[in-house]
Amino acid sequence: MKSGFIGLVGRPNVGKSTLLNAIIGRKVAITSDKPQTTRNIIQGIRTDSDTQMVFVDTPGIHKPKNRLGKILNKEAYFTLNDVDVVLFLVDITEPLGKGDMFVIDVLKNVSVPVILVINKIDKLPKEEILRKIDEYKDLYNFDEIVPISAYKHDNVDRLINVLKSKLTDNIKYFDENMYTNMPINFMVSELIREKILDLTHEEVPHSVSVVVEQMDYNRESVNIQATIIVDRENLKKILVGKNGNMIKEIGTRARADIEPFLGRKVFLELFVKVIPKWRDREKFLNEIGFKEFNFDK
Ligand SMILES: Nc1nc2c(ncn2[C@@H]2O[C@H](COP(=O)(O)OP(=O)(O)OP(=O)(O)O)[C@@H](O)[C@H]2O)c(=O)[nH]1
Ligand SMILES: [Mg+2]
Repeated sequence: MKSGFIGLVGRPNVGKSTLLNAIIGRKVAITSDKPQTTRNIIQGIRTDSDTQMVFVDTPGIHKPKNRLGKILNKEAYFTLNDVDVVLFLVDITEPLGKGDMFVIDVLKNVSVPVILVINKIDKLPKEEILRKIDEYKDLYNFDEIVPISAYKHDNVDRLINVLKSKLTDNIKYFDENMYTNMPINFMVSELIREKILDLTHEEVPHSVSVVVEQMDYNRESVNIQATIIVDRENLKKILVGKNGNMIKEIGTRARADIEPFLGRKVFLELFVKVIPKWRDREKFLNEIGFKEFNFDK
C-alpha cells in the first residue's frame, strides 16, 4: 500500500480545513468565515484500496499579534518540514498580496514537492481562473497547479490522483477505519468553538478558547462540562447574552453537532470564564495544549 503525509498550508481563510473535510468526507476540522479558525495541527486520514493519505491541516500563516499567533505560525512551519508533499492553498478571489508572497518565501526552504491549489473557483468565471493561474505560475517552481472548489467538491478527485502519483512510502500508518487521530475532548471543544465563531463578530472569535473540563459517560448519554475562556469581562457579557440567550444558542447548536459525533444523547453545560490576556500567557497556553515548538528539531 502506498502512503504518505500531506501538509495543507496557506494564509488564513483560504479553505484549508474545508478541503480537508471534503477529502476525508466528514468534519475533521471546524471551518468558518473568520480568519484564524484553525489553531492546531489536525490530521485527517483517507484510506482507499491502494493508498493511505494522512492530511495535516495547519493554522493559516499570518503576521502574529500575540504569543498564540506565533505558536500558530510555528505549527504551520513545523508541518512544512515534516510531510512528504505540501499543498499550498490560495483563495482565487483574493488578490495576490504580501501575505502570499510571505508564504512563498517560506516555501523556498522546503525540499518536498509543493502543489499549488487554487481554491474557490466556484466564485469566478473561467477566463479569470486561467489569468490567475498565469499570475502564480512564475512565482515558484510548483510541482503542479490544481484549481479546485473545496466547497463544491469540484476537481478534488483530480487533486487526489495527483497526490497519489507523488507518494512513495509503503507503510499503512493507521487502521483503515480511522479518519482522524485527534482526541475526542478536542473534537468536542472545537465543535463548541465553531458555534461561537458562527455567532460572534469582530474581535470576539479570536478572543475565545474552549476547554472541555469533564465528560461523564452513562449508558446512553454523556454529560459534558466545558468552559469558554475570554480575555475581557465585556466579552463574557456578549457570550452570555441577554437573559443568557447567547450561551443557550451556542449550547443548542453545539449539542446538535456533538450528538451525532458521539452517537449518544448529550447534556452540555457551558461556563464562561475571564482570563485576562490568555493569548499571551505561556503557562496557560501550555495548559490548554499549545506547546511552544522547538524549531530546530
Ligand atoms: N465559495 C467557496 N467558499 C469556500 C471554499 N472553500 C472554503 N470556503 C469558505 O471559506 C471560508 C474559510 O474556510 P476554512 O476552511 O475555514 O479556511 P482555512 O484556510 O482553514 O482558515 P484558517 O483555519 O483560518 O487558516 C469558509 O467560510 C468556507 O466556507 C470554496 O471552494 N468556495
Ligand atoms: Mg482552518
